[in-house]
Amino acid sequence: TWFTESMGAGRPVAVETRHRIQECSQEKEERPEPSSPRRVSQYACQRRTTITNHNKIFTDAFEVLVEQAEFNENEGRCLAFMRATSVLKSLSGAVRCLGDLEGLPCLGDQTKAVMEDILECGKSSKVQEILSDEKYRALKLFTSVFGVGRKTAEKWYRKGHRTFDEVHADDTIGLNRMQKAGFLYYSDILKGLSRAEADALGRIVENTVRKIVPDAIVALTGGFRRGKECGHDVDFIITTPALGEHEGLLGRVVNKFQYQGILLYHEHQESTFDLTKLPSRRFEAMDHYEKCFLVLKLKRGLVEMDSQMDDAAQRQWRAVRVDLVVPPITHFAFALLGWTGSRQFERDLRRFAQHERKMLLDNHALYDKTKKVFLSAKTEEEIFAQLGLEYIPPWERNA
Ligand code: DCT
Ligand code: MG
Repeated sequence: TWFTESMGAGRPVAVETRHRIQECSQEKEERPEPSSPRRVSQYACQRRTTITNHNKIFTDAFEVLVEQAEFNENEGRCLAFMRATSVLKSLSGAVRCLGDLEGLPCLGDQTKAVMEDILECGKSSKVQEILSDEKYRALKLFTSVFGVGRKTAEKWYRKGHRTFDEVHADDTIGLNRMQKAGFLYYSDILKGLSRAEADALGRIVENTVRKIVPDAIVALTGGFRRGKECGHDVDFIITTPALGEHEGLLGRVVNKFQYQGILLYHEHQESTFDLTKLPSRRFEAMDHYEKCFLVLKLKRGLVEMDSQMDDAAQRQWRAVRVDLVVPPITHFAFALLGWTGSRQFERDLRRFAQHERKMLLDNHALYDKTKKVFLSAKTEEEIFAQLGLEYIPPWERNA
C-alpha cells in the first residue's frame, strides 16, 4: 500500500516525526530554511525541480488526494493539491514544521491540514480513509490497465465490479483493442521501464527510423529526458530535417517493427495539425501531431544490466509501452517542450504565458494575443526567451 511503501514501519516513523517537530521549534534560529520562501514562484516554470524530492512523505499523500479529486471530477481540489505537490517537490530540503511553509505559494488551509496531520502522526487520516475506500480502490485498479480511463473505470464500478475477474466475467462489457492489449500485457506494462530499457528502445527506434530516412531526428522526451530512472512508458519525437519528409514515415516505422516481430500493439493517429489554429487553452486536450501508441516486445540481451528481465526468466522478452510523436521540423521545439513535461510544468508554462504575457502556448505554437502574431522558435531556449522566462533545462522540469 501507499503507507507502507512511503513510510516504512508506521509507528517508529510517527515517533521520530514528533521528535522532529520539537527539534524544529527549538532550533529554528540555527537551522537553514528548506528554501528561501520569498523567491518561490507560484508558477512551476519559474522553479527548478530536479528528480530529488525531499518531501515525498507529503507529496505521496497529496498524490492520493489528487487522484481522488480526479475520480470525483473535482477540478478545483485536484488543481490545488497538484500545485501544492509541485511546490513541495521544488524545495531543497524537507519540511519539518508548518513554519517552514511560510511565504510559500499554493499551500492553502486544506493542504496545510494534511501536512500537519503527517507531521504529528506520521500519516494523514484523510489519506488513509481514501486508501481503504472501496470506490477509490476499484477505480485505481481499473485505471491501471492501459486503455482504461476514468469514465470506463466508473462504468465498471457502477455495474458492481471490483476486480478484473468480475469485469472479465461480464458478457455485457466489450473491451476495445487497446484494453485487450492492456489486459494481455498487464503486469509487464504495470512494471514500467528502467533507464537502461529506455536506452535500448532508443537504439531500436533510431535504427529503424534511420533505415528509412538516414538523417531523421529521433529525440527522447518525457520523463526519461528529465532524468527519471524509471517511467510508465518511453516517449520519442521523430522528425526529418527536410520539411515534408516526415509524412508517411511513422507508418513505415511501424511496418518495420511488425516485420522485426516486435510489434505487439499499435494505435496510429493521423495528423489533424492546422497551422492557422490558435493554441488550445485546455492542457488535457491531446495535441494534433501524427502519433502512435505502441506496445513493443523488448528482447532479452538488448538491455544493459537486464535486472527487470530476471524475474521473467522463462521468457525471452517483455512488453513495454512506447509513444512516438511526429511533428513537422518547423514545430519540433514546441513538440519537444510539450512532451518533455512534467505535466505540472506544462500546465504552468501555459498559465504563465496566458496570465503574465497575454500569450497562448500549446504543443504546437506560441501566439501573442496583443500583437496577434505567431512567434516561431527553433529551440526550447527560444521559446523560453519569447516568454521572457529564464531557461530551465529538462532535468529541472520535474515539477
Ligand atoms: N503530454 C502531452 N499530451 C498528451 C500526453 C502527454 O502534452 N496527450 C506531455 C505531458 C508530459 C509528457 O507529454 C509525457 O507524458 P507521460 O509519458 O504521460 O509522462 P512522463 O512525464 O513521461 O512520465 P511517465 O511516462 O514516467 O509516467
Ligand atoms: Mg512518459
